[in-house]
Amino acid sequence: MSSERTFIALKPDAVQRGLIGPIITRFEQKGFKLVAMKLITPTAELASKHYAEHDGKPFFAGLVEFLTSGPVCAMVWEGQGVIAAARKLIGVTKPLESAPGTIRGDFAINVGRNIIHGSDSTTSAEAEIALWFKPEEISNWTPVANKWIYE
Ligand code: ABT
Ligand code: MG
Repeated sequence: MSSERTFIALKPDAVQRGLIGPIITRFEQKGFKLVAMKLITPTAELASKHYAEHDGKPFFAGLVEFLTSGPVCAMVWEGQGVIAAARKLIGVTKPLESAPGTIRGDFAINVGRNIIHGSDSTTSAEAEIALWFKPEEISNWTPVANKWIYE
């Protein structure tokens, strides 16, 4: 299985609630590798591009307003199967339906305050990484623990 990359964003509610550390810990403990990270308050243009698939839906304006309301912790994580695995760590869209043990299941209640975003496919991961990061903002490095994580 080859390594892949996914785009993860801790939304303004996660940043405001002091949840950056606990959430990043879950990805680190799983064995995934952090290759890019920055705090950024997105413009309406960036937020609209990010959620373009929802343009025209009743919740779109509120979603853009929410995402632009404060800093977002934008990250790229790398590892085998990381795109699907991150979605499992995150839990389903509605936090009340997310299983305990998932990030949304443990830390959130409302769908419009579900604290974290993760790319949902290879195509969206590539597009989202390119939208949020310049190539030079991504660090290529080899964790010394790799041989204890991958056989
Ligand atoms: P993201 O990872 O943020 O994209 O969430 P997820 O892929 O799990 O769910 P989708 B459907 O992409 O939701 C995007 C954001 O829109 C919010 N939302 C969604 C609503 O507020 N009402 C709705 O009825 C739906 C379907 C939830 C997501 N983010 N926030 N905040
Ligand atoms: Mg989505």
